[in-house]
Amino acid sequence: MPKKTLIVGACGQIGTELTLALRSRCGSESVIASDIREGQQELMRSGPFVQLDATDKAAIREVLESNEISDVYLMAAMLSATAEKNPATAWDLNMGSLLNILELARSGKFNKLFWPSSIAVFGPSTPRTNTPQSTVMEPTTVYGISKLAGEGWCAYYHRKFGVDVRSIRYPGLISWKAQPGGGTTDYAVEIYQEALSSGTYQCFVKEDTRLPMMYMEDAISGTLQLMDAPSAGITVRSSYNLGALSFTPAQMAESIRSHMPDFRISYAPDYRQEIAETWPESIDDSKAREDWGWHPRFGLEDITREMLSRLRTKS
Ligand code: AKB
Repeated sequence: MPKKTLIVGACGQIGTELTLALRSRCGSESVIASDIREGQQELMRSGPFVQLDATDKAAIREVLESNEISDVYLMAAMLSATAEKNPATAWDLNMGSLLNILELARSGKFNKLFWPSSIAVFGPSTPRTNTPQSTVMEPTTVYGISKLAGEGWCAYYHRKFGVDVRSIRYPGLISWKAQPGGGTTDYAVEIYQEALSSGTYQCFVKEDTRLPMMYMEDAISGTLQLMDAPSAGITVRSSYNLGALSFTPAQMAESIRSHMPDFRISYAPDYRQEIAETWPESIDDSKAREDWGWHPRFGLEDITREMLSRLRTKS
């Protein structure tokens, strides 16, 4: 029986590209996409889709049992900005879905789990530059609190029950295929979309807000690399720091202006500024590099070139 994969939350920003990458690697039929609602056409046409609520344990169990799933990627989550507006719902979704899936893993319903964490696990008391893998963690957002608690649960299920769970603390992710959904770092995608549609962008964080970022292609390769790594070499079972590069909105604007000299940016910081200020500026990812060979490929100029040309041909 060939190995099958289930992606829960397949229609989001990461889920969409992860599903497409896994399908081109392992064959369409062996990767089942699921989400609470249907996603974009390319994803829906590329292979099987099951409508699934990430918090519905019985429904997930049914899909696992009837498809002999070996690997699960649990990508469903409410991100930082939206979660601040719906704290209780965010907690229920982010924690409920993880605890259900960890229980299903413990009872042997599948073999390997990927669960995304975030730089949001860090807070204002964390060293902001080159943030270490293990350090002070006092997140101030609901999203960050849920991700930090989730990391603890992952490490616990691994230690106590031997669950093979793997995780990455994603920075802000920049991609053109699927929209980001309610994060603080969404400006790093919107800036390219607005540059092309109107030639201007009003940014909701200040010009000198420096955050860790990554191009989606790097994030997907890192995720697959971690999932491919031999279990014995994975020394972090909470979640790995993963860095690529850090920049400010002003630097992004400058990079866009090298292709579109008339592009204009203005700044109107809102509640997301406060969130951004509690997150690291840059990340020490030496553990991921040592343990499973992580190395990012895309710099800011590569990202700008790719984003502008991909978004142009998409529209
Ligand atoms: C967010 O901004 O909430 C996410 C994240 C950094 O996890 N993109």
